[in-house]
Amino acid sequence: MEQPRRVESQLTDKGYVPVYTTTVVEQPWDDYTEAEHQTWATLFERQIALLPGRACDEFFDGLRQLGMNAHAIPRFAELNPILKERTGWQLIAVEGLLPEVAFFEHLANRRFPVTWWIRKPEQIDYISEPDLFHDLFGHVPLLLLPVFADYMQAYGEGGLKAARYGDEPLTELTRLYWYTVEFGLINTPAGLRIYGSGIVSSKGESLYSLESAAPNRIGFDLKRVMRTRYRIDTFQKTYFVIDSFEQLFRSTVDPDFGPIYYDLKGAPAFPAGSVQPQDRVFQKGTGEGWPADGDV
Ligand code: HBI
Ligand code: FE
Repeated sequence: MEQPRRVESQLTDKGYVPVYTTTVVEQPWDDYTEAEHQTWATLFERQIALLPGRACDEFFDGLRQLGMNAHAIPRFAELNPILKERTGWQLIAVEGLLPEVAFFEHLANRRFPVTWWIRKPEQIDYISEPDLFHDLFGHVPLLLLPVFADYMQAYGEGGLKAARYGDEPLTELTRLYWYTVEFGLINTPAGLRIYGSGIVSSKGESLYSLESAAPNRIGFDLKRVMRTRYRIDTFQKTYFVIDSFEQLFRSTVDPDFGPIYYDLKGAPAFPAGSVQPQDRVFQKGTGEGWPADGDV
């Protein structure tokens, strides 16, 4: 393992682009400052106040089992035995975004990469790249749910396959991750609930994804999702709603991805905010407040 070093985003003609590195480090827990523990506390308390009645029960179950709290940034070394025992997952500390194949390789082996550094106080409300709060609070609680733990591993294995098939399959599989793991909603008897990590770790999107009239909310369908473009710089224009985590898991396992990529080959992608004739629509969004600079 190498010494951690904060890798800064680089300013290019495409804006700030994260530096991709595969380095695995030791979480430098003793080096976190009081201010950094405070940033964790602020974010944690804010989301805990907001998420009851909005996030799914399985998320809270995971959070409770892990014993995460506002008091201090959790130590990965204390979470790992709990994960190991329940679902066999392990956290590894990384510098930030990994190249896709390296990322898939970890997931396929039940290792979840967690960014070791936390955002700066001025980034409390928005940060464009994953930090410790997003990765740990957003992703890790559901890794204690066996069916979701299995889905994540299957996704990693699917990713390794997709990377061998080519760019189009890889793009399609990335959309699946985006619209489920990052920005998924689930239909429950009590109503729609959040399970996506990009939502649970964001105050603004926790409210927007469930309560705004602007976005579409559409029933999950694997091929539909794999054809849908997405935005990384605004709240989502469409959220896909699963009926159960079992449905999600079956989507990666029952139909092998090979035939799906074959079916999708050359099929035009759907714009992020479109509603298609075959969609099961929970809500057709008003589109209010969406950027006017065309769809993606
Ligand atoms: N790396 N650390 C990290 N975390 C991610 O969520 C991540 C990544 N690399 C690639 C990636 N996500 C996306 O390409 C996913 O669609 C797979
Ligand atoms: Fe994420």
